[in-house]
Amino acid sequence: MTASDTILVARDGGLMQITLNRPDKLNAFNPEMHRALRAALEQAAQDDSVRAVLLTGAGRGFCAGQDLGGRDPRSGERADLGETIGTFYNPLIRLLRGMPKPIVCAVNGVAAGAGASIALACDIVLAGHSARFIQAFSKLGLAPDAGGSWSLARLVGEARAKGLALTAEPVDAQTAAAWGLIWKALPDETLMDEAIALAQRLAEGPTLGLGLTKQAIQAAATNDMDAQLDLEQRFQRQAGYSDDYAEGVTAFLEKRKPVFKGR
Ligand code: T3D
Repeated sequence: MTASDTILVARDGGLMQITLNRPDKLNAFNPEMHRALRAALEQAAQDDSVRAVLLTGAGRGFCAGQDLGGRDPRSGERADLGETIGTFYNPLIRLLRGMPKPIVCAVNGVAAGAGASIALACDIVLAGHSARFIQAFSKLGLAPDAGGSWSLARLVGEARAKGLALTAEPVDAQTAAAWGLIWKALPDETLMDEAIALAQRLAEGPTLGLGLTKQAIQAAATNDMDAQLDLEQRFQRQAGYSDDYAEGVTAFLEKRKPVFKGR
């Protein structure tokens, strides 16, 4: 389904599963993988038949961030990292956060550097017990990127965010869940089944309402209460005119399960 084998894309009903696929490099990002992932996510955003996305990694890792093979200073060159951030990582994070449908991330192993930031930009993060989240940047002399400093500070607070980012100490999945960095830690053996079941459930949900829910919670990070009340009024008006709301209420009154169409 894609022109590049650096990611795998599979469709099952309303669910699009995207798998980062450079397992011998722990799914580290090179430009080809960036372009392929962006194309798949843009398709997911634009295609109304896609109602949820599941992002995961092939092999034993989720993603080790930037491919450092292309960053060898011994070549005598120093890359403009701001260029990569502007060209690839920032648009990627904006795509994930702006996607008008839920994104589940199944962290199947290590998530390091920008790989951790990308996981944290997804809406619901599940991690296998063997997964670790590593703010690897400080080991290289870099600062967090791909939205990592924003997500970390908001999810776990300044003390833990600074501790993690300054030391690059790994956080295991269970600690990550206990700290509120992610939604749940699960046994490795059941991670993918549970992630698929959750993503499928969301794909059969009221897509417009779920998209507005995601946007509202994201906006709350920077809005004051007054602005958020206005936003909620706008969003509820929009949701209230949807077919899915009509179906939700009808199903409740008829004492049956709703069948949402995503509109
Ligand atoms: O444009 C820009 O450059 C700016 C953007 C920056 C964003 C960033 O993400 S900077 C941070 C980059 N990532 C890292 O610093 C993580 C580097 N990797 C590691 O520290 C370790 O590999 C891990 C802690 C993630 C996992 O360790 P371990 O022991 O489980 O695996 P390993 O043996 O180190 O790695 C397995 C293979 O993957 C290995 O290849 P080999 O020796 O079997 O041929 C290793 O070189 C490769 N690999 C892992 N991470 C990367 C990588 N290859 C290229 N780039 C990587 N980031």
